[in-house]
Amino acid sequence: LRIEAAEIIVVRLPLKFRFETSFGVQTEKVVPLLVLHGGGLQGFSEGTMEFAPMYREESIAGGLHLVREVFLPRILGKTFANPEDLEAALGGFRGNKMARAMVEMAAWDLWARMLEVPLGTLLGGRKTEVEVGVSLGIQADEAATVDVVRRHVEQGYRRIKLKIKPGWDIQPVRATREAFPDIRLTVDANSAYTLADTGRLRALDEFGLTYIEQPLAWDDLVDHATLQARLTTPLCLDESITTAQDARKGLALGAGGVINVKVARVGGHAEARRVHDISQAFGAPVWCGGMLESGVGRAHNIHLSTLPNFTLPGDTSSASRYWATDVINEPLEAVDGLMPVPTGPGIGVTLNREFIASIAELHEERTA
Ligand code: OSB
Ligand code: MG
Repeated sequence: LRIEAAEIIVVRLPLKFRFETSFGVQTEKVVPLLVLHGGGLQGFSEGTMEFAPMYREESIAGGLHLVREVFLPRILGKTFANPEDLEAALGGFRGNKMARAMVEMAAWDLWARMLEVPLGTLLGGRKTEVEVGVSLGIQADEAATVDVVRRHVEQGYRRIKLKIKPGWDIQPVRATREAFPDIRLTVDANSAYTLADTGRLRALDEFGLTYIEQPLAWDDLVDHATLQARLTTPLCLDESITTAQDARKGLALGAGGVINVKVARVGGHAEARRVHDISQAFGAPVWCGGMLESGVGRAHNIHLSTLPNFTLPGDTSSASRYWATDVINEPLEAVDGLMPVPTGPGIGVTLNREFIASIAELHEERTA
């Protein structure tokens, strides 16, 4: 696995829907892409940090600084035995998992293309399609919520996740549950509550939710354990988990019963697989979360989801929901809630270079 050169590309894509969560409203996505070159092949990745550190502490500007000035100089012109060997070369740094994941994930894609196998196969996954749901932003009122849920239920999505915040939680859940008594339904609070809201969160127990995602602080496990003991609905940890050790501690504490695995949030595929494995050992199901990725990150998510303990539907819905034009050439479309796993080598998709060149806000090349 020789890394000969790298490209950093930044594009801005308008979102087809307004995405409101407890931390704000999003109408476009700034997508940082990394291409690693080696042996005449290219490996692709996407950074999932955001413009401002709203979800976790990482930002696009901070992440790209680290990729450029700290990580790439340590891998360009060097040869690694495999992607885990490369991950170890970045192992001396603290935090900044999404920035590290940009490099690690592109290396996995490049390595899988060198070996001429799909990335999912290389990670140990066996599925040829993966079950997916949708994450729906906060809507104007109950009627709009039921409407958007209906459209996605009709498309066959296997789970509906509603974003909630204090003051907009029981209302959308009750309206959705009354209209659809049997769907698999979940909520995601993105850390908007505290233990003082226990009563409000306990009121959600009667709606048969599969889980409540990250109700409490982004860096907390202890209060989640206290809350979990007061609820019957399982908690699902998202923001709080950035390592397999976090997952072990959270599950050991009883801070939740389900883990949302986002590859980049935990530093890449190797650590995502460790989170998957330790959760399986605890008997906790996992599912693959999303960060409104372009086709590059989306393809990575699909491949990770082929591992066996991804037993709950993920957030990797059809790319056409998000973008009028994607940065990749291939469609990534779910049919009846099943997303086909791309079959080519690596992540199995190719960059739409012409489209990218027409919109790129930044495009730079680095060599050793
Ligand atoms: O908490 O899962 C989350 C998007 C951005 C930041 C955080 C989250 C999300 C989503 C969207 O829920 C999932 C997707 O459609 O990619
Ligand atoms: Mg979440």
